[in-house]
Amino acid sequence: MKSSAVFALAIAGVAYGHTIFQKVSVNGVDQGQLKAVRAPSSDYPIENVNDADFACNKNIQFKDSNIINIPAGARVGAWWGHVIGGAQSPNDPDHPIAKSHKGPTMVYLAKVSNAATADARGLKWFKIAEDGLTTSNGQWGVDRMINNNGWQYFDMPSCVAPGNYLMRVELIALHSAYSQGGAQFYMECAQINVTGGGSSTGTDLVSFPGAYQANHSGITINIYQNSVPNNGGQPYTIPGPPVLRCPAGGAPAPTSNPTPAPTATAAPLPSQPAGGAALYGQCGGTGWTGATSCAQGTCKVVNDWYTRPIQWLVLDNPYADCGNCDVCFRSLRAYQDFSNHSNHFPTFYTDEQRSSIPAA
Ligand SMILES: [Cu+2]
Repeated sequence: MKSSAVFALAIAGVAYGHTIFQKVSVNGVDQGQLKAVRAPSSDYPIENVNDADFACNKNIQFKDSNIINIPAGARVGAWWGHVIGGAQSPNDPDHPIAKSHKGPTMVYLAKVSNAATADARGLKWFKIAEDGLTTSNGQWGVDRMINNNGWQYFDMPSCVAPGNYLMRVELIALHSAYSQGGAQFYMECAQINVTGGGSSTGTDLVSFPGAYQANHSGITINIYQNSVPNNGGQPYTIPGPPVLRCPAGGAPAPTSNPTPAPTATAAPLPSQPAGGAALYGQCGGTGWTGATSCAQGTCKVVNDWYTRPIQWLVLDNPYADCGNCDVCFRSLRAYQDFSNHSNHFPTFYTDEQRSSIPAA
């Protein structure tokens, strides 16, 4: 159970299970690593929905002048890897992304005159695909991407007009989204040219930043019920505009009065209600100027666990992960074994499971 590599990770305290979109496939044909994809070398997420580089990410280190041809109606794949190139180490458990990073996947397009040179800021985007939570089995878009070895598949709508676009592929990790600002947004953009198709350059156009609100019910949300990350079996509302709908036959999509996508009824989690921070909300930490008391539960320092590795700890909330901040906890309900800590999302056991495993 304790390899030296795992032990080293545990001592280091935190290794991150982030991800980067870095490769495209078209009708099953792999277009090549980093070809026509604008990518940073960092796999860190953006957590501020108002970040100026929310469209296509920041500190872009990889960018070529290729443009990938994608026929309208094609089956397209977007490949995610833990770091540039894929796995960070042999049998990397966080490749293509840490399994804790449950959430939706999405794809947007923005019409540009030249995809190789277009500035990612200031564009108008429309959504062409999304994959959220299947309530019947608790599977998220991210789970399906992991099950496809990092490939997120979608169809290029048949009615998209030919021409150049930036294709924005996005994934939201919701494991820490129970307090506002905790959702992790991962995105990169590919340079594409749509061939064939219809005459639609999109409906329900949005800007990035601007399209998402931090308190949206799909962005500030506690997806855990009884320690299971299935949103309690309730529908999950994917943020952003509705997906472009093409009429049968590939004709242009209607541009007036589009039918809005059905919206779920989950209410946003208030981050700072009167009388203290909300359950799982922030209640302290470096630089924190908000509430320091809790409306429910008690205020405790999350980072405590990282200072005492390789031992059993009783945790109040197994999903809290906010670095140095303090969080309102409700109850004692899980155990963490740092000797088996392979990413920043620890392994949890019930009392019964724990009793069958020798303590480190
Ligand atoms: Cu991560």
